[in-house]
Amino acid sequence: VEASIPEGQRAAWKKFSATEFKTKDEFESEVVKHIETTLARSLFNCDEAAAYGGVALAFRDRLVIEWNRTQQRQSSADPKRVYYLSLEFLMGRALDNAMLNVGMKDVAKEGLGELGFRMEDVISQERDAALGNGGLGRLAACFLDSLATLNYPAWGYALRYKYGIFKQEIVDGYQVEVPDYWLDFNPWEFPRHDVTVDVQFYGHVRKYMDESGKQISVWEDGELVTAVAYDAPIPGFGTRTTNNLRLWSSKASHGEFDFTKFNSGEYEASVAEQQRAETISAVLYPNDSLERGKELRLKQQYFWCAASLFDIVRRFKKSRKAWKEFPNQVAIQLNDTHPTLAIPELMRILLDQEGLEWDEAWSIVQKTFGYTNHTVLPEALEKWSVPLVQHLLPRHLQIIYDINLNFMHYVERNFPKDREMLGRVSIIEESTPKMVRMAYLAVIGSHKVNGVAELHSDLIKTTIFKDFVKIYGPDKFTNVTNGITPRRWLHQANPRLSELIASKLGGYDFLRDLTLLHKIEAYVDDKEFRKEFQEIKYANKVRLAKYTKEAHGISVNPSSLFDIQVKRIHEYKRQQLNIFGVIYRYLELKDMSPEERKKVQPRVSFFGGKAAPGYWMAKTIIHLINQVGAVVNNDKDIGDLLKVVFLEDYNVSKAEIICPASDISEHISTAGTEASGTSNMKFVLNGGLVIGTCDGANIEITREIGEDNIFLFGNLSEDVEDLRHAHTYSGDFAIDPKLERVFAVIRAGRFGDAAQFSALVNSIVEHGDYYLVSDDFASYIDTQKLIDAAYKDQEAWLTKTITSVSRMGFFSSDRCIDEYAEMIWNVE
Ligand code: KOT
Repeated sequence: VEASIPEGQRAAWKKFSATEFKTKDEFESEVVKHIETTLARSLFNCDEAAAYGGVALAFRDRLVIEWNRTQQRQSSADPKRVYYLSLEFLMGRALDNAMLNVGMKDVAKEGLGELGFRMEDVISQERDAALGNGGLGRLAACFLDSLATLNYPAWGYALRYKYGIFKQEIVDGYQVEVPDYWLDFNPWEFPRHDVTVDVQFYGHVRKYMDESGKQISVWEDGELVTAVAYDAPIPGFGTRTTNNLRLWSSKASHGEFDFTKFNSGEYEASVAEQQRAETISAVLYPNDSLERGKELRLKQQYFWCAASLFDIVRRFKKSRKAWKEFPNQVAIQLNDTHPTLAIPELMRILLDQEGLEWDEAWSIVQKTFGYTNHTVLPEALEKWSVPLVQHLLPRHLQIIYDINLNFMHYVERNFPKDREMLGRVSIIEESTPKMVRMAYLAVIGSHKVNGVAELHSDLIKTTIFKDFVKIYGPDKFTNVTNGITPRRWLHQANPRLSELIASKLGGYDFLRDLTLLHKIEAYVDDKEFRKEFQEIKYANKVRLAKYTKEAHGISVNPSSLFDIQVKRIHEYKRQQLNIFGVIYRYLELKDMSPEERKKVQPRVSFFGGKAAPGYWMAKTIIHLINQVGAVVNNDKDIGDLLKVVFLEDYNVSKAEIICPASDISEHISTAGTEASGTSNMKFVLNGGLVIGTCDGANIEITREIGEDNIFLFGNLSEDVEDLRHAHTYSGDFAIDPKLERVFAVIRAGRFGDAAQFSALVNSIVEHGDYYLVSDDFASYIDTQKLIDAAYKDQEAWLTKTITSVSRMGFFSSDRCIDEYAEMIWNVE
């Protein structure tokens, strides 16, 4: 919108231009003003929710000022921008983050106290912005924090889901899903009713020759849905840069309802169309690492890609630069294949709307996009049926076929002897129905493809993208190991540890350069430091114990070893291995004499995580964990020696309490299946140790912190294929005897009706044990014993944890972002 204030009036404007509060009194005045006016509450009608509103609005004002300035600066300097396209941003809460990133939390805390409120209570009033499933969405959120902190001009684009990931309730041990309507009161978003894009679906393509003999394609008819922008400010830490996260909301293109229909008496039809349009951005798909090919999901993807691309192109066109400059002004990163339609969409814009020739358009597209792969699991690789794409996006299907044709020619020319290769690498899978392989389209349309940890980046080159390495050479493929933002995952989640570190390093610079942590290794023998470090860990365990009591009524002793596995429930992540191990531990305890039991290291096994609503096996695992808890926690023989807790509704704000409270956390996926994992980094950074397989980022964590400081077990990824083969084809595959013992008690009904767990047990005993639970069981149990023994030596344990923290600098998402900027985006 070009509507600047005339020169003559600017002085007056500037005189009254908004300013930030600077003192405690100014803060209080802002809070009271917002509560009394914006929220229309009073002294006699102000609960913690209203106090939260007042504080959030006071900080929001500060953010908005910096946000406007940042956008203004970026508009005039017009540097190359980064656009991060992700269907998921798992942001969590914004207030604490805003206070810490812009500063002034201390002032606010004191001010709030004077107004009669406690900061923790106020912060906990906020609902999580839970627009994601797990690691992929949280990674996107960490990246936004780093991009702003490092002053990169960057925008996130996603959908404004009305419902984020469902809330999980546990009823009689079973997961029940409850909708998460999170928008009741969301002071962090700004509707931009003037920023809209009409997005087309269905219809058909008309082709004709123009006077010069050029083929013209026109996508006609179909239906239009309007995308409305909602913006959220993303403040950097200790910088004035405040970037933008733009979320698109869908509504009918003709406004509230169709007046023609309405006036002709078709009331229901006019409203139905509006509801159909709003359905597009209604709900986040709750599957993690699983694709189900639903039409609405494809509609979401295109709606979001089309609106975002239109917005990006509109911004580029303002600069009036030539099209060949586009890749010098714009870098678009595809977070997994979900935004791959952006590739044919940019082609469509350049060819059909801007009139570029194919080769020029294609060269621009390839230079613009980068693609991040997050999984090699076959069930997660996106494919869309050709008839569905044809129906919904007829012009895009033609473009995809043309991209494929050019690519096939290229392959044919360069690999004339390998006829089979064409079929293997074609974007179109020749099945019934034919399918569009989105990962291949993403590889072909991007200039760089990256995996998210070293092992994973190696694996994609030797498995799913092997042929593409031959075709394009190895340089197209690279690695950017994931990271986490130390602002949220250290400073915010564990303020006392952050303060202790700052006291030794002479300030908080380590939060902007996490490699500085190495300097605390000098204090590993410092008595005072050790004592304080240990006290902080204990206090964090007390906090989790308190939460466990309040939320679940289970008392746990904070002196026990806290063993935690929190992440999405998935067979490949092997929560079943963990709970079978817990059962085995229970059986051993039951076998012991009271004398023997006295020597045992007490332990609490915490689990947490959501199962996709349609994933029965994952839901069965949750049920088993709860059933085991019900038996073990009420067994008088056992007492504090073993407790089993399932933490309901695991989310970002709960992770902030959970991650600082572990002694051991579990990252035990079948080798070669977890692309990276990022919670492993959070736990270690907060002074916990890891039991893990040689998988994902566990390998690099080991490299950084040292083999003595991590408990690795299990088979290696290079052996997985042979083991699986042996399960099916060699006659002598036998279940591990310790695991057999566990199965025997499950079958005997010790944890309730055995029939409920038969599919889980049979997946291992009868159906080939695809995830190698039996193969790794003995090694897992032995390693847990080593952990019990190691924990007894509290001094040695403490040394391991301090050393590990000091060596975690590599895992900052700031390092990731600098790597992306340098290797992939070419931005400064
Ligand atoms: C795939 C399809 C739909 C929704 C989510 C996915 C997905 C999630 N694929 N990979 N991930 C996880 O991404 C994280 C961030 O890179 C990794 O740490 C983790 O290992 C992946 O499983």
